[in-house]
Parts: sequence; C-alpha cells; structure tokens
Amino acid sequence: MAGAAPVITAIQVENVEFPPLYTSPATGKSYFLGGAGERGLVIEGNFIKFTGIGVYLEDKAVASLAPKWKGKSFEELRDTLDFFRDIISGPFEKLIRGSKIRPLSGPEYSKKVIENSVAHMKSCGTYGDAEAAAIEQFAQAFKNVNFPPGASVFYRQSPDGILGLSFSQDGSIPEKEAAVIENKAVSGVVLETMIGEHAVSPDLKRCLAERLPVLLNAGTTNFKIGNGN
Ligand code: HCC
Repeated sequence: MAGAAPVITAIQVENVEFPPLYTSPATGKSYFLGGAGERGLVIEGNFIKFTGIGVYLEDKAVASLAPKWKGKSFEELRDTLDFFRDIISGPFEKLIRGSKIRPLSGPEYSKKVIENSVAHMKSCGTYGDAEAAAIEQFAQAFKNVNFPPGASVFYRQSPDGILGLSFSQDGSIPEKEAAVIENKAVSGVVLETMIGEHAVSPDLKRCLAERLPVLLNAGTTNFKIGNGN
C-alpha cells in the first residue's frame, strides 16, 4: 500500500542547481530527480570539479524498481552494481543532465564521454559498425557546441534504444532535441559510464543510493516538493 507523499528536493552541485522535477517539452513526460553528483578529474594532484550530473527518472521507475529493491539499505544499494544496472536498463525513460561547473567546449567534453563509452562497449563486445556510426553521430552533435559554466547537455535515454540529445545555456530543457540517435547499446552506455562499474561519478551513485530508498519505500510518485530543510 502506498504511504505518505514522499518529499523530493533540489540538489546543488557547486554552481549548478538540479530542480526536483522536470516536464520535458519534447516528450510531455514528467521526471523526478533520482540523484546528482560531481564529476571531477585529478590534475597535477588536485581534484578539479568539471561537471555536475543529475539523473532524472520517469515516474514509473519507482514501480519498476520497488519489487526488487525496496527495503534495502543505503550501503547495500551503493555497493550493488545490479541495482545501478536496473536503473540503466529498466523499462522507463531516463533524463540525464550534464551541466558545466567549468567552461568546456563541446568537443572537449564529448571526447571524454566517447572514450569511456567506446571502452565500455568494446569490453562487453557490443561495439560494431552500427555503434561506431552512432558514436560518430554523437560526436557531430557536440561539434559546434560551447559550454560556459551552467550550460547543459540533456540525454534522453528511452527504453526502446533511443538517445535524444539537447543543449541549453542553463538548466532549462529545450523544446527540440538537437539529435536523435537510434542504437540500443549507445543509448544506455552514457549512463553506464556515469553510474555503472567504472563510474565517473561515485558521488552520483552515492546520492542515488541515498535518495531512492525513500521513494521506493513510499511506493508512490505523488511527490511533495521540499526545500531540503
Ligand atoms: C563520461 C560522462 C561524463 C563525463 C565524462 C565521462 C564528464 C566530463 C567531464 O568525463 C570533462 C572534464 C574535463 C574535460 C573534459 C570533460 O562529465 O577536459 O562518461
């Protein structure tokens, strides 16, 4: 039975704020903020934060994940790859927002995402000609993009193997997607590189493992928006 409406809050990652809910003008669907975290790199011994990544899930993700994962502790979820794999490949849409903390060009940013994505697909034998073509389409979409601090890429990963890309100068979702890539392996691999086995943001994994139990245990997506206090 469903309990009280769970409170869902925004998350601040440095200068980037992730709102608790989005309704996409491109799909008309509503998504809630599962978690957010930083992606940094160690440069000359210093950890530099480059991007904030927010993972939004279509409301029906709660019903999909609850049977297997409700009642599990934060630590258990955080340390269970299978939990993250169910988020990555579950039958619901994901909307992933990558926002810049520091300025990056589109090619600089996409090069890193592509390196990790191709390495993952090669390691599990899913990288063939179709995937190479899809990755080329991905690279092209970023070619003329520039990301000042606060600018975002939105990845819409649909469960039928489509990856929609859109760009905005802030945290708003554009009306129109800049590219639509139809490839099952490529559609899921971006989120895999963020929260899978070799995740670029352990901070994001921790955040998902902390927040999702509250929603899974409540068993409803009748959210109440909170202010984090
Ligand atoms: C991924 C997904 C996201 C990122 C990544 C790999 C990301 C990129 C940050 O790296 C970044 C930082 C410094 C650079 C270029 C990109 O958020 O010079 O699989």
